[in-house]
Amino acid sequence: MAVHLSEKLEATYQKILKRNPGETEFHQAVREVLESLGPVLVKYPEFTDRKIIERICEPERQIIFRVPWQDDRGEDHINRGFRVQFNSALGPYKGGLRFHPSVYLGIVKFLGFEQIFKNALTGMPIGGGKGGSDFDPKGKSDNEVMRFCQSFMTELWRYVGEYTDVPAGDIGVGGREIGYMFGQFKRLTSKYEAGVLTGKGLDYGGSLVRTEATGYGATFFVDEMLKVRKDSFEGKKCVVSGSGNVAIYTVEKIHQLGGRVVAVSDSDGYVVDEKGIDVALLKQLKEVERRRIKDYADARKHAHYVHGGNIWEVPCQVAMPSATQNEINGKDATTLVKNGCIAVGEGANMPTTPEGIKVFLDAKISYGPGKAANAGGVATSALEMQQNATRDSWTFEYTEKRLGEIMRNIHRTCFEAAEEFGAPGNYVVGANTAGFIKVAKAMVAHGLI
Ligand code: NDP
Ligand code: 2IT
Repeated sequence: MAVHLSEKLEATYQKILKRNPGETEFHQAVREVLESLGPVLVKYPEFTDRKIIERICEPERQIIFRVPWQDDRGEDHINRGFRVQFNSALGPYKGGLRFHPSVYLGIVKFLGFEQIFKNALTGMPIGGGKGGSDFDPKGKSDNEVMRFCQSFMTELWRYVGEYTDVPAGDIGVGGREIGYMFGQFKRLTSKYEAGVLTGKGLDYGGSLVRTEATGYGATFFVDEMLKVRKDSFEGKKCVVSGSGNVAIYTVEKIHQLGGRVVAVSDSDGYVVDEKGIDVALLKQLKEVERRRIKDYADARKHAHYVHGGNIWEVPCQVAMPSATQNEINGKDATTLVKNGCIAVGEGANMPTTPEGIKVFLDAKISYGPGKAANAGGVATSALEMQQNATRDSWTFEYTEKRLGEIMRNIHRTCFEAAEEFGAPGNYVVGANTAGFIKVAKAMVAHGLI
């Protein structure tokens, strides 16, 4: 099933498997990048000479720590915290924190690895990193979340900073959690260092558009892919998985561009609303009340809820997976294509399995991989850092315009790189080659470090 690697790349990959046992998501992310790199190594022999692949697959630093905290009943709990500082060739480590019970080193490393290339594609001066914990915020009180975040930062503060490593949100980490972590960082360091975290509240150094950025950016990216096909979102039936930060603002922007999102989900099931998902209701349920997607169908009688089930069976022309890794397998991809899907834009990180990707590429539909399509979130984080560094704050309109320009640039960069490396229309090859070359050139320039 997998694409053939050259003998040398296959040997490198085998070494990586052996050195990182059991980290299946990390293996998957590395394999996908290596499969794109054959022609790059022919054009740039210095990358092989300087062992760039071996070096780029080994994080610069990995921090694993204990996070003790107490629940509202006075019971003690111990979680595990992670920060993987993967690559700083282009700037301080940058990438989100994920709080979800499934988090372990293999997930943090796959996310950190992809972040290196994503961040390179944004054109902003940011390296790649990722972190998180196996803490499950679901069903926890505000005070429990606060105590956990304070304990997490009580270890993490030593390793982060405006010029070293700048975390942000990801699954399970939004404005509330960033606020508690920022407060604890400030308390521990006695410094008001706004640039240490992004995704901050607007009252204390956050940027307008950061909340919307990943969903808006992914939709802009798909809009660009549709333009290449001389098409647009106008009148398109769309499905967006998830109902968190990325999903909500993907739905909002698709509607602004004339499309209609008919289904969203959470880990329990999905809801279908043929009239188009009501974004105001979605925000109220998920952002304000922190309820489940089932409650959407209770509030909108014409909508229906499917418990369990598979959201990819809902027919659509555009699919935007925005929940989690490996949520579209080969069978799901085949169903989507059969039902007339012409474009897939990944708001989530690595939501499609290698088998699924092959189905999309073989069918020649427009497929925008996460490291390109969802880069608008981290790009706007970099705009937040820029505003913090100059103690400035920009308008919504200006910031969204910058985001739009960045997404169009990323699309063009990927499109052109795919042509250059002999795979026209293949955004996987485009994103992997363009992102890799930028980081690799900087690593060569910095010498053997
Ligand atoms: P949120 O925590 O706000 O929302 C996550 C959504 O995905 C929820 O609806 C959640 O459902 C669902 N979900 C999470 N884990 C699973 C799972 N294992 N199985 C099924 N459903 C799941 O996170 P975000 O919206 O921020 O993140 C979504 C995706 O986008 C992730 O892949 C993230 O890495 C990626 N991303 C996020 C960026 C950001 O700026 N936030 C930037 C770029 C990418 P439930 O409530 O039931 O758990
Ligand atoms: O996957 C991602 O790009 C994010 N979770 C956002 C990272 C960031 O630093 O804004």
